[in-house]
Amino acid sequence: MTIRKTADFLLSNNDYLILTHRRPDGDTVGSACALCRGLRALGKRAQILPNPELTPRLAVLAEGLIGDAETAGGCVISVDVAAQGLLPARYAHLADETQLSIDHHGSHRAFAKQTLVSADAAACGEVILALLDAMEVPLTEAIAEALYVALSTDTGCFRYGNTTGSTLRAAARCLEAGADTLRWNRVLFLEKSLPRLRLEAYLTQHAEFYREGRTALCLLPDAVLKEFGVDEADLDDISGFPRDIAGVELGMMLRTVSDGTKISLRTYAPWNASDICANWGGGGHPAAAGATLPCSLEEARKTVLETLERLGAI
Ligand SMILES: [Mn+2]
Repeated sequence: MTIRKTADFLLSNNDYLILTHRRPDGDTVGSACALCRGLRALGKRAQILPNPELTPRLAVLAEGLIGDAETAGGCVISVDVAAQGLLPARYAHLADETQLSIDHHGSHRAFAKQTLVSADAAACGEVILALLDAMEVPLTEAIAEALYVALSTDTGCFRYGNTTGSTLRAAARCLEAGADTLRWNRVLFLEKSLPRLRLEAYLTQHAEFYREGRTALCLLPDAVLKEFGVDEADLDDISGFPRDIAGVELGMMLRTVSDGTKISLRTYAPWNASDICANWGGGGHPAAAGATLPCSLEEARKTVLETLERLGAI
């Protein structure tokens, strides 16, 4: 689908349900909120389906936008969801009913009836802004705020290589439309809780290094999270931690999740994180990707190291 065709599709229906992905980040939540508000501004019914893992920090954006999953009907749209397996478990049955999937993951595995994937966009929020423009929805302060959260989240506050001129122009428009950028930069990027800092100290001490420090691997055992009193919000972008160590080109974080072990990979060129994660059934972007293995942390570590050895990455 093109932006124009997608905009026409959105204009042609009247009742929308918006889906976000598992472990929702600022991009999926911000995109959903901006789209929901934009559709409502056009006089349509729109609501976001409640995501059980939504953190309080992002929940403020979605106030008044979250609908009741049980009674809801309407046209289902997903935002920033790269594959049907990334929908929250309770909405697995909605994958087949999704009419439109709006995304920016190059590795997107189509599951919806119609798909708009802009792999050049740094954030799904950038695609949403283009759609709102195409539908001539004015950029209100609330929409701008949601989009700023989306854009800044996926670019690490406009520092990552995926940031383009178009991303910065979109962010400038959000700022001019009244988004409180300082507040969000503080909440999302500047502040760190004490449990988070203690966790970072632990990770620093226990990181495994390979290839003279160019590959780094960190494990995040549940027991450690409990010990430091770390909650979900404290873990925001923790996946980037190993790659942020000077000299590291390929940084990996392994963490226990309900269905096994989540692998998060962050890379610098020439390594392609999405291609590497495809070895474990995952995907994402060239510099940031993930996969989930249905096994314990220790077993996942072994599997990951075997693959990396085969690829010459350790
Ligand atoms: Mn995204």
